[in-house]
Amino acid sequence: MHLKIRLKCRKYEIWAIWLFSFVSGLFLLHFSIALILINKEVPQSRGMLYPRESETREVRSLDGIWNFVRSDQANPTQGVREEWYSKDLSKSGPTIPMPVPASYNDITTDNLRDHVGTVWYDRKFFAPRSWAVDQRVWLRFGSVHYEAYVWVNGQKVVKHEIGHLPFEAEVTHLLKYGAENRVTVMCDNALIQTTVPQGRITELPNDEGMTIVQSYTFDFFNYAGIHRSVHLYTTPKTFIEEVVVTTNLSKDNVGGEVLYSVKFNGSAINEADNALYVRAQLYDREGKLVANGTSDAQLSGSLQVDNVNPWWPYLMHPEPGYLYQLEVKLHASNDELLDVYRLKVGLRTLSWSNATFQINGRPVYFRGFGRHEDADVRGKGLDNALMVRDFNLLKWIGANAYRTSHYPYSEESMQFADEHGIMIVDECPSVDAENYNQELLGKHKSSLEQLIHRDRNHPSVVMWSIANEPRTREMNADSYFQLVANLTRSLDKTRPITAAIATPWTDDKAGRFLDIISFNRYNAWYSNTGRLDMVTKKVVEEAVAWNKKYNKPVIMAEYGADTLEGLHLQPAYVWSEEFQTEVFARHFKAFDILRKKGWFIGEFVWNFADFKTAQSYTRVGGNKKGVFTRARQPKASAHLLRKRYFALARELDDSSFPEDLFTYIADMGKTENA
Ligand code: GCB
Repeated sequence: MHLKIRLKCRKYEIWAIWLFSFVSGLFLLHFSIALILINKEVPQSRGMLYPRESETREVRSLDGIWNFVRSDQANPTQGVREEWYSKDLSKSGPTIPMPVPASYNDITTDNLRDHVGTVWYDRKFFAPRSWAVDQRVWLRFGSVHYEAYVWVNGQKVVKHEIGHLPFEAEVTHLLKYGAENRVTVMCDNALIQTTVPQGRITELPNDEGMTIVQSYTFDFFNYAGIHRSVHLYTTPKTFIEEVVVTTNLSKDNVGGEVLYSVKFNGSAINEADNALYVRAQLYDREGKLVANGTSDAQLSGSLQVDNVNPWWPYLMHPEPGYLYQLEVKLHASNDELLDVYRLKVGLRTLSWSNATFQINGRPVYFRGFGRHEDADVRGKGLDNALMVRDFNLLKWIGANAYRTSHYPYSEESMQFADEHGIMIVDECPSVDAENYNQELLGKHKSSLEQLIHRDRNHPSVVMWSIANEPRTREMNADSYFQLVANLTRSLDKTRPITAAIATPWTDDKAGRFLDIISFNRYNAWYSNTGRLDMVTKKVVEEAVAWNKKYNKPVIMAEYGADTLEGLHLQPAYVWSEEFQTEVFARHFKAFDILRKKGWFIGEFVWNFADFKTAQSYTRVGGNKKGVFTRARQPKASAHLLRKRYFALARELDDSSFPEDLFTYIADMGKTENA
């Protein structure tokens, strides 16, 4: 089975590392240089509509407390060989309770945090008797990181690789209706040179003998487990499998158009006549029907909307995030209603040039953040309380965008961004890509295919980020990124492509395949540490150089400084709140110089909140570049950033200041008669 191959690869990798130390670094380098990358097709995702109830569908959550076993690190395939999935996990050994959704790493008090390799989950559930008739049943996982193998009642159902993305499989034929069933999941967190993201597994001597060690270059903790909700849902025998929506607006933004295209799954009711059709109805926020129509024979069609309420970003319009509801009804040729699916739709247009990015014909300036899905205890597990708090903070601070650094975020948060008018730069899970090889390319492309398949209908998604800090000076980086960008463009022509690049502009080979250049740089932190007088000019010079090299719009996608909340040092000194505030102010100055040039279109602070990383002597409990603490409370810099973001919104989008933006200090001779 595939797992064994992976483990062999891992062994091979370990062997290769040993060899590497005997021979020389150059040998392997030349070996990888010699590789020619071939453009192979990627597997096409199917289905995966977000599970929603309707008059034809039922949804059941399998979230809760599951049983959990960690494998012996030295024997990761034991459970597969001994077929632990064929009976309750508790019969194969002691289990512990494990919450789903959550990362498993920080739940216990022992060394589970640093476990490398496979872990097992199982739980029981009932399938109602009513589901046995004229239904199909699907088992869907929002995300299991990094690789998942799933069995139902001992039968293999689905395998999925690459975390942070959903997968599903039909289980109709495997369930016992009106009886108890068991779902078993094996999850493998190992990252190697051909996973996305990449990592290394090495065997190192410890006090007891040898142990397996996972390492990676990226700067966030490799949390693992069943990270997002698990659902069972039913569909009719013939059902709506996919809905793709694109929208247009007239030049004056008064007329709107919703183009939809539907795929069904299943045989038509009457085999002799399988001419199914779709009725599409569009409702506004108040539930009023504003457009309806019938599809063509290919199940595609368009709806015209008069006096449209376009989807606008937060603070660009008094009513941001306006969403309509699209109701899609699949009918048999005899008009019988087969299936109903509803989704939210925002009508907006995107356009971009070599200097601007526009939404609904108006130029956008991004005021945003790089973020992480990260929190105390639950790690990367979906947490609605945290998500709502984060959006409240984003709005409080006046941000209009964030990048899903460095992997796809939960579907629930994408829906929330739609509702609140927060623009998303949607990033795939490729971080620090290096040693470009054919297998990596295939998985990288697949991660983008899956991401676009999942997120293509979200109005909040305004850009695809195809990588974070890839090693773009390396040999093969140009052909690799050309292929990745080509695939992305072929899957979605309606959104521009970017990547967050840290390679110096002089050496970069990927920028020419992008529509928008994003660069990450830590002036006064990683370079010229502490030198606040070496920020503004350097930021301006670098942005100008990127623009000159590629003649494309430029965003600063990361800047910042680690800051320990409560540490105050005047004059500003690294790690203090004063220093972070001052670093920001020096960047703001640069951004204002750059904005005047006409092609600088956004600033993203690194990071929204403090987050956990692998253990390192440069990290005190994790990365502390947050404007908010990990508990989501503001540092001093948050108050400064808030003033800037609202000032930009007022200058550029004519929005007003919140009443509490400026604290009263003194009359200053202005307000006497106010
Ligand atoms: C970066 C990375 C980000 C890190 C950040 C840092 O360039 O993109 O993942 O967390 O720097 O703080 O070092």
